[in-house]
Amino acid sequence: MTAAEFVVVANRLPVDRVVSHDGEEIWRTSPGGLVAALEPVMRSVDGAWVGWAGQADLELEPFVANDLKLIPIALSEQEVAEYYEGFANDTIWPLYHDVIAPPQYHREWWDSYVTVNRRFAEAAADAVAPKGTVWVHDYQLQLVPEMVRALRPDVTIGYFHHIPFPAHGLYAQLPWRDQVLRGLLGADVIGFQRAQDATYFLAAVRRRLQYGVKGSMVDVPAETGSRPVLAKAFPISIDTSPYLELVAKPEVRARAAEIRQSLGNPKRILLGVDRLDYTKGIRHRIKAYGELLAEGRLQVEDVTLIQVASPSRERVDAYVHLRDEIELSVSRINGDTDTMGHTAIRYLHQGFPREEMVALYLAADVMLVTALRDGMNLVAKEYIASRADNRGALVLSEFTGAADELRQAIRVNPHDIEGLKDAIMTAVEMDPAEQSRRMRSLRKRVLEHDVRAWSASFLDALAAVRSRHA
Ligand code: GDG
Repeated sequence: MTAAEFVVVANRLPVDRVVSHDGEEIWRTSPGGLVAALEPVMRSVDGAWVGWAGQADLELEPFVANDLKLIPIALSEQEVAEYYEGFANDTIWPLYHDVIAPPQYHREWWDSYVTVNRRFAEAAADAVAPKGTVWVHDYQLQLVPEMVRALRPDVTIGYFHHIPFPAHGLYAQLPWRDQVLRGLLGADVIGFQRAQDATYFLAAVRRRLQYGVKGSMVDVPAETGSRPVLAKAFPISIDTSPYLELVAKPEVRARAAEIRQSLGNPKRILLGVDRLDYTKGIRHRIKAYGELLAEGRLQVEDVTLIQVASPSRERVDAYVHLRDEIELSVSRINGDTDTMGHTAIRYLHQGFPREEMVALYLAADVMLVTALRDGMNLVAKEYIASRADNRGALVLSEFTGAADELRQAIRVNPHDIEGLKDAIMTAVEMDPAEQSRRMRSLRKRVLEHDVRAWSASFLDALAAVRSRHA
């Protein structure tokens, strides 16, 4: 494969391996926002994508799928357990989400993280053209920027952090805190979701490494004086076009009506859509809703909560426990309140095609996003993009990145169960004129700041750094 001008490095490749019933292997592009965001860039320049194919012990040569150049990274069963499920998802993920679950610190997990990050970095360094650009994504690969720079000082390096960055009091727990900061500072531009994340990162750099920090710029000591690194918020968004197209389809609208019908046509449908993850505040939401029913402020004949909890990280202990807890409370509430014709919570531990998700967004009068901590939360933006009818109300946790932008949502602190109950009642009772006033303003924001605007602003910042180097 020829060297690429622009190389994306992410834990996962943007394709899924599907084996058809006659044994034929096909690669289907996964519908994530990142692929859509980068597609125009990948097509306009010579682009390649480095990532894991999602299956252990799968050794694959670089290949092209749907016009994308893909460079697969192989991970052994043990590396999946230690680098991915271990260090990424059971150390960094809970620590960076404010220790909602206790982070596990294991030296062998760290060793595996270093080894795997080096493998990604070497693949990127091999793939990128002279003076090309490498864009690294997310917390699984925090050491890659520094490693790529050591191998290829000629290239421009960007890093985007999709999850929160914690306050120093928490970050300081990490036994490898200095190594991780140095790893990230290998980039020219480090993008975060919220201004607060960038502030916490810069404070950690100042306190731990004593590097000079001025505004959003860090002076990183280098062989020739110092190297400027920009650390700043670039809030991510969604590709709005598939949502706009789907809501215009009569069959999707008919499906939304059918969903309402099949739930006994309640007056109000509340909806939660999340990966089944302890950061998403699913338990808090269910508790608040259960209390509203128990207190008689809501009646099961009038409201139903649909909770889609798509399966996630099922081999990590904290996720196994969370699932048990949620399923216990759902069945308790349903057992206490259901009638033959009406259910309190329609709980779906399944993933659905996007068409069905949009039908659900259209069927829902109230969208509940009650995360305890969330980098951005794209579900909130997808709901807004889908409400071309300017109806519906969004209850949104102030601990999401989305809360910085979506000012017309009903803001909640999900830890405050009484406040959450009042917010749900405000949403349930909101009149159509007020819904429409708020939704128009929310839609304006999401449609103007879509994922293409996001990638363009990040890449502009990267180009500005590059031109300073030149
Ligand atoms: C991380 C950060 C940040 C979920 N279930 C189904 C399904 N989904 C889709 C949603 C949405 C995506 O998955 C989830 O994105 P979120 O942003 O809500 O959350 P994370 O997965 O935690 O993502 C987050 C994001 O990165 C981007 O930077 O916003 O803060 O944690 O698109 O729709 N999609 C389909 N079926 C499902 O059952 N089709």
